[in-house]
Amino acid sequence: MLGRFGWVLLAISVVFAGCSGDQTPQAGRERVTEDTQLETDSDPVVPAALIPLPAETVWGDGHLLLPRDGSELPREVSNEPTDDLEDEEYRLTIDGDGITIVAGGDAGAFYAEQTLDQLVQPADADHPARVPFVSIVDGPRFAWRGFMLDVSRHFFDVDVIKKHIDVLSRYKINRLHLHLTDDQGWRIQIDSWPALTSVGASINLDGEGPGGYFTAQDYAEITDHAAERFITVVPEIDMPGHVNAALASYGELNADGEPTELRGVVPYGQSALSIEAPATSGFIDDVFSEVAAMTPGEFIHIGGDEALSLDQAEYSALTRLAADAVIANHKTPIGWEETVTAGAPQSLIVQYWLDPARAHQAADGGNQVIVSPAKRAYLDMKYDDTTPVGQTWAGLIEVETAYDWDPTDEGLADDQVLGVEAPLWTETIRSSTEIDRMAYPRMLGYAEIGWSPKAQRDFSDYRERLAQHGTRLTDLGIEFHPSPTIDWDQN
Ligand code: TNX
Repeated sequence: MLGRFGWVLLAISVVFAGCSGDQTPQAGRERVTEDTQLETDSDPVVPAALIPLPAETVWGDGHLLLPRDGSELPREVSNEPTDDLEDEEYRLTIDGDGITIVAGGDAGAFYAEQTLDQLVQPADADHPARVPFVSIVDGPRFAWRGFMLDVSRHFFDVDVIKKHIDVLSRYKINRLHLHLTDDQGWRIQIDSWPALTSVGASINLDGEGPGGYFTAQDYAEITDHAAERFITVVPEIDMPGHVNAALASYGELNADGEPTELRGVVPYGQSALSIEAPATSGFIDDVFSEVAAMTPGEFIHIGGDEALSLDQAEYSALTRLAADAVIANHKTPIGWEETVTAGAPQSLIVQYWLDPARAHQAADGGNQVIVSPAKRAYLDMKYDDTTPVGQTWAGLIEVETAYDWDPTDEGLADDQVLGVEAPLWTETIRSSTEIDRMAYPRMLGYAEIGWSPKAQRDFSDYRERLAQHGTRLTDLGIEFHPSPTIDWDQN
């Protein structure tokens, strides 16, 4: 067997990246030259089950064998800004000379490593651990590839969030939208309005404690962990509707000056901020200035959905106060599709979830659109009628339904779509295991919709690749839903 391996002796320069974001040539860079012996074979290559599919992949003939001493394969990495590669783009070449990565920036270099990780074939009875010869040129179709978790209806702690950051970043997801406030609970510490958490975070949807919230320190731990994996955290403070936790925490936010009752079950659309209450505009300014100060990312989500108890004038005025507060704090506001009716500024990013006409209204008005159609992308929908938790109002979403659609299906042009996001609402989700089962494997499909060229996506091909990600998800600590529609590979 050994005789079939070619031996290559070469000197490899490994160029390590300096501090992330540092674009000064030479600064913070270290050059290491080693003599390395690379072992190869010329076995035919079986295409690896990559998710998301790269933009261009050309398989070679043969493999590079992993060093038997367990050391890493040396690679030549360059992530200097280049003329032809954007920050998230990269080229990855594996051949008899070794591994070469050229990336437009640190994010691209990180994504190249994720692809490389999926290319590694573990040792089996027939061959040692190895990576196939391949040449990949890759970059995302859409800038926004997101996952949303509702931590208001049921609270989930920092460790749960970090686990999903770890897993999703491997699939090149780059946005984590946290739905931090809703009727049932206010889950982010605001120093100038402390009762929002001392009162407003004390229950979950079942109406009982302990509830929970993120301190400023917890939130920093999340944003740091995410940034190290090139994920931007997008905090959502939902208003003017979905605010009972705030109304229960402070009487002065109500027209009659009396706090509401903190309750787990609140009919949709019935709570709202009051334009008449004198405290309202100061509250909005204080909250967004604190959230902006805590948030390293560019975006703040202002909610704006289902404020059914307000008339249009009240809704528009309150929504504009929120959008303006975000802009005053040098962030970009995002709102659910209803905000398109508020006369909000052009810089507002609109998140489509229900009514395609609103997505068109936003795009026609020049607002960028994040596509999250409930009937395709709502992770709280059941897979089939045996799924123990979840809802059905937008339909059943099996793995195929989750995958086999496109953000342009409703007639938006590619350049009107900022990207795709899948929300996991947690009215019925109470445990970390339930998050795992609802989010995976469907999130892998959304990751591919957001990243891979439309022309290359095909469900029957995806289905076979996905089958090989079950053990990978298990190894990452994810209790995914083993959908019976996939022939899961048991290795
Ligand atoms: C609609 S989507 C909502 C949420 C619910 C979800 C349940 C949106 C902007 N509003 O408040 O949790 O449906 O599926």
